[in-house]
Amino acid sequence: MPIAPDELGPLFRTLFGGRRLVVVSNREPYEHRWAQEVGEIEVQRPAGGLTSALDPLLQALGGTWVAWGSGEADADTVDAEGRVRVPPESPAYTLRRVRLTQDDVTHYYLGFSNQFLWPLCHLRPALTRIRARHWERYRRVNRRFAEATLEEAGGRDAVVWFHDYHLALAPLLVRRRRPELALAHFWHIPFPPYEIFRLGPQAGDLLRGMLANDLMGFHLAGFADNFLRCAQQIAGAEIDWEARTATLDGHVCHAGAFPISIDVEQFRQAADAPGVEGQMERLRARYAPGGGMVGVGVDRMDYSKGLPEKLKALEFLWERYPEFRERFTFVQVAVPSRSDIEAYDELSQKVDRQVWEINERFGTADWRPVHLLKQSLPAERLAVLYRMADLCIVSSLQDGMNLVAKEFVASQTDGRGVLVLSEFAGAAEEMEGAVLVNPYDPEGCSLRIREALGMPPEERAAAMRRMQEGMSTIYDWMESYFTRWAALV
Ligand code: ADQ
Repeated sequence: MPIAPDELGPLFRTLFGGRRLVVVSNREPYEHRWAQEVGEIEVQRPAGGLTSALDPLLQALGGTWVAWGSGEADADTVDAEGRVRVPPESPAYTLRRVRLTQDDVTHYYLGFSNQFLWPLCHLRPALTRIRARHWERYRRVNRRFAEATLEEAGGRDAVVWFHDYHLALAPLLVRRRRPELALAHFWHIPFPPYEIFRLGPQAGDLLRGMLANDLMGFHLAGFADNFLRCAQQIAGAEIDWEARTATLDGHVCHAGAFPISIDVEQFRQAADAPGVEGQMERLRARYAPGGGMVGVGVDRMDYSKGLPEKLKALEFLWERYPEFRERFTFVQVAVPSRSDIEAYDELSQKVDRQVWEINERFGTADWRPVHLLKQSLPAERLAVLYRMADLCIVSSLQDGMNLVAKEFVASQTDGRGVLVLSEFAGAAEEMEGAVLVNPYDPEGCSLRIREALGMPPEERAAAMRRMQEGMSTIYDWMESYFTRWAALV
C-alpha cells in the first residue's frame, strides 16, 4: 500500500522520536525576488519534484532547511542569522539561507559541482575542468553549509539529511564536531565506477566526506556498489559487501539503493482535470494539424539527456521510413540549464541546428517535423502534454533515475502512449513495459521508435498498465529511506 503524504510526519516521529529534522541542499524551497512593481517582494517556489515533496514534510515536522539563498531578494527577507520562516502564508518551519557571492557561484556551483562532478559522474571525463580555485571554493562553501547546519542542529539531537553532489564534504565537517548526530545523504546522480571516479585528484577527500554519513543513498544498487569499491580502493575503507557497508576510522557508513519517484497522484489528477480534453485537442491541432501521431520529449538542456542522439534517431526515422513524414510529429520541450557553462551553450546551439536541418529536410508547407520549445512549463501543463502524446522518448546517455519517464506514465490516464526509454536511465531498471533503446545507436533507436509507433492499442494499454501498477511514489521512497536510516542510528 502506498503511504499517504500526510502519514510521513507521524512516521518520522515514530522512527526518530523528538529529534529535529535538518534538510541540507543546494537548492532552496522558496526564493524571494523583486517583483516588477518597485519595492515589492514576491515569493517563488522553484519547480522540482524533491523540493515540493519535502516541503510538506518539513511543514508537518517544523524542522529546518539549510540551502543557498539564490533569490535576488533573499538577503532582504532573512533575519541577522540568515533565517526566514516559511511558507510565507502560514509559517511552519525555518529556511536557513547560506549566502553565496558571485565567485562562490562561479567556482563552487558552476565550477566544481557542474564542470567536474557532474560530467565525471555521468561518465564524461573529457568534459571535466579541473581547476584549483573551483576546488578551493567547493571546500569553502561546504564549510559554510556545515557551519549553518551545526547552528541549526543546535545543542539538540538532530537528524541531518544532505542532498546531492554539491555537498559531498559537509557531512565529515559536521561529524567531526557532533559525532552523535544522525547523518544521511542522498546522491541524486549516478555514482561512476572506480576507473572513472579516481580520475579526480580530490577523489579521496570527496569519499571521506561522504563516508561520514550513516547512510549513503543512491538510485541503484550498481551506484552503491561503485561507491563502495571507490571507498575501498581510494579511501582505504573496509568493505562488507554483503551488508553493503564501508568502515573508515571506526565509523560505519551503509550504502543502499532507494529509487526515487514522483507524486503520482499529482500528475494523474492534473492529466484528468476538467478541461484537459479541450486542451489536448488544441495541442493536437497545433502540432499535428493533419492528424497523425505526436511524440514528446521533456528534458533539461543537458548533455547527459542525449538530445542530439534523440534527434539523430528521429532523422533516421523520417529518412528511412517516409511513411512517417507528415504522420508523426515530435515536440521537444527543453528548458535552458546552466547556460553559463560552455558545454551547455554549445549543446543548445547544436540542438537548434539539428532541429533546423531536420525541419528544412523533411518539413512541408503544412507540416513541421520537430517543434522545439525552450521553456519551462508548469507541472499541470506537462501532464496535459504527456497525456496527449502517443509516445514519449527519454534518451539519456546516463541518468540517475529520470523522473520524466515516471511523469509520462503517471499522466497516461488513457493508456494510449508508449514510453521509449534509454537503457542507461536508472528508470529502465524498474519500468517493465517500456521500449528500451540504446541512444548511442541512432539507427537501432529509430527502428525501436518505429516498432513503438506501430504497436497495437491493446499492447500499448497492457504495457502502460504494467508500468502504472508497478510504480511507487516519492512518499514511498521517503518511507523506505527513513525506515532504513532509523534502523542504523
Ligand atoms: P534531473 O537531471 O533534473 O534530476 P529528471 O529526473 O528528468 O532529471 O528531472 C527533471 C525534472 O524537471 C522533471 O520533474 C521534469 O518534469 C522537470 N522538467 C524538465 N524539463 C522541464 C520543462 N521544460 N519545464 C518544466 N519542468 C521540466 C536529477 C538526476 C535524475 C534524478 C533526479 C531526482 O539527474 O537522474 O531522477 O535528479 O533524483
